[in-house]
Amino acid sequence: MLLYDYHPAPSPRRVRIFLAEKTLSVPIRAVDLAKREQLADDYRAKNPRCTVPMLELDDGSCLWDTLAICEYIESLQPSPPLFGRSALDHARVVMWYQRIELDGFLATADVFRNANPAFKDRALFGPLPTAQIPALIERSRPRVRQFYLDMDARLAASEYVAGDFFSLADIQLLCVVDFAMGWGRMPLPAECAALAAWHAKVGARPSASA
Ligand SMILES: N[C@@H](CCC(=O)N[C@@H](CS)C(=O)NCC(=O)O)C(=O)O
Repeated sequence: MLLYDYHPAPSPRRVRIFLAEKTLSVPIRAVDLAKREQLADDYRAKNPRCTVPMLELDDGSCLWDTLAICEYIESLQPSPPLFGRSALDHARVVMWYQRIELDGFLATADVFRNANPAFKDRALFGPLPTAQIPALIERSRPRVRQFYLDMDARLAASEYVAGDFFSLADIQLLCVVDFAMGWGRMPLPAECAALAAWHAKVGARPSASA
């Protein structure tokens, strides 16, 4: 197996943390997004969406979606469980993962990619050039704030995102919150005490630096 990675980006970090929690080590090949290596013909032939992470399997086939990659690794090595222990746990992990993707990751990406001059013609990832729309920056900031408030409410009621167990949903939230606070420059609101406490706890796990 070979993991294609760009270290500063939030999406491949989710897979690196997932592997670290499993104490698995997979060879890594860097794809420099700043140099647009994801658009090179050889990479595009493997991954038509031109994104990282991508996991290339020994038979040459490729998985190019974080959730699919993590599902596959979980099936190869179920311990420790990162999708919970039951079918219902699993469904809840995926449900929260997708909610964080749609409400947090995509809203933050809108703020970041429509504001940053480095993304002038790359406001959306993928092979097609896409122009920035500055109005999306101000439309998406309140979405990120609401996302923070929603996650705070959840973590005031639940020890971890999907229940009383650490899971991929926590890895997802950690990476998206760090993306929003760092690249998106949107600090946590002062009233989000439960989210801040959860963030300190999960961010202190050794895997967080993977
Ligand atoms: N649905 C994909 C999205 C991955 C994604 O958004 N990757 C970003 C980095 S965080 C990327 O590769 N961007 C390429 C670009 O900006 O051209 C997944 O979950 O893995």
